[in-house]
Amino acid sequence: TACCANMEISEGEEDDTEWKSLVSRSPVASSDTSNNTSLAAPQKVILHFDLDCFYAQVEMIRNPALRNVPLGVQQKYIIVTCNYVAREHGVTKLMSVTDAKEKCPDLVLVKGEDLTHYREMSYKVTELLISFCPLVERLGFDENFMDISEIVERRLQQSETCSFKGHVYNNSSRLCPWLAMGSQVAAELREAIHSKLGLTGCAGIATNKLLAKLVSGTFKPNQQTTLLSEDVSNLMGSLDSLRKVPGIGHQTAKRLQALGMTSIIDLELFPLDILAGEFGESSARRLKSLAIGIDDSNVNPTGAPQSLSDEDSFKKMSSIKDVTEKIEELLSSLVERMHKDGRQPHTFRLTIRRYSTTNKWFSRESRQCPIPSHIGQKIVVGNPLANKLFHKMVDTSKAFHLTLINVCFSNLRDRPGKPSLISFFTPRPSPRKTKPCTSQGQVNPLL
Ligand code: DCP
Ligand code: MG
Ligand code: MG
Repeated sequence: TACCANMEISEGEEDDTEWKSLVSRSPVASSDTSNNTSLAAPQKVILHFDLDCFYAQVEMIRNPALRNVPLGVQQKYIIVTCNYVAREHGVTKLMSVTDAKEKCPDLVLVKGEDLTHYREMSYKVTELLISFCPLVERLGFDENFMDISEIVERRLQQSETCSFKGHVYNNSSRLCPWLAMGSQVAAELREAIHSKLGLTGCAGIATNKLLAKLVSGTFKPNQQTTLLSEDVSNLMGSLDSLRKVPGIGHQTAKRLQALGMTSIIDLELFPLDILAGEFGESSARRLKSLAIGIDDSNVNPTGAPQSLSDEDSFKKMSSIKDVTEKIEELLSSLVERMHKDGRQPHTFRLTIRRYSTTNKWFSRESRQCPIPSHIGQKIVVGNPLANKLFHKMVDTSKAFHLTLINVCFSNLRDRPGKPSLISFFTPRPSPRKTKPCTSQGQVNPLL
């Protein structure tokens, strides 16, 4: 699905469709320990929100006349999403424009390459959720996890047991006060998102992130589903491929397949020691846990983005002139966003992808350099940094063929006396002051 330009990835590190953190984060979630703890401690209650046909909803808010027509949002020659009217006509996400027009000749198309409005709406949703409870983690542009365990506990102390709102997976009828209260909170939050921002979406209510995400799309659009523990194996068993498990990305699925696994059951039954030989002990345990619906990872409050970036992909770019123009175009909108953010970037990174038939996914190369402080906030279009970095990577005396360019500002720090505009995010215990640029910017290929 990386076929289209300007995907969510342009938001930088936080938007990872493969949800890598699930596999790499330190796990140690063997089934035994979790069984013990679930008896001793009250369960977590985790919500997962996913907005309905997100880009299309934003376009329908901008232009209400689009509400009742079949609407597709187009990036290049792909429909990245479409509203539910269009879906009734058989249009699907990531369909080519040609196919979509064939299915639905009345389809109205809007261009969705400029992500500005989607990004802004996306952060408004996160901000709204944070105003209820700070434990909110973004995933891509239209999803948020929320750990509402404390809210639920507090409410349960105050009130009698309550009933479930929305659907319960498999229509199960067992009592579970935590999850029932969780479903009430989810309904209230969905209502708040609707009344304050005009957006509808789905929610999943479960005891961990993995299950909340998996269950949230059971009934679409604008509905919510709660998963009780007795139905975990039903839900996991309903997934028709390994790739459907959040945390098992393209590459991981390929490696699992090479070991002979195709289904979730295969993974569940696969010998741990052989899996550990391939992935290492902790990732192997992690994978086996995921297969049975166990996920001990925390909801990590997202905080303000650690970098701002923008990118575009194309079939072929092979002249310096085109490259320079594209970089200028990307930089001009990025610089504007950087100004709105209010912080000052201290590192600039340029990323390219060369044409390759064999390695489409992992052929990105990048170089970064510090942004000299005298440039500071004056970093503008036409700055020489990008040019210099580009020539470090590409020998322009020979033919070259690029398919993507990404520009990124990172190592963002508050400017003295000027607080960041993204004040709505709960400040994290500021690592920036004591350890500048921990996650990136340590390696400076220019030096
Ligand atoms: N998106 C994109 N390219 C992709 C996948 C998604 O540009 N390969 C964008 C368009 C979507 C948004 O991300 O509107 C959210 O993706 P979802 O998969 O959640 O799809 P939607 O929200 O559009 O539809 P749904 O109602 O099925 O959630
Ligand atoms: Mg969505
Ligand atoms: Mg989504």
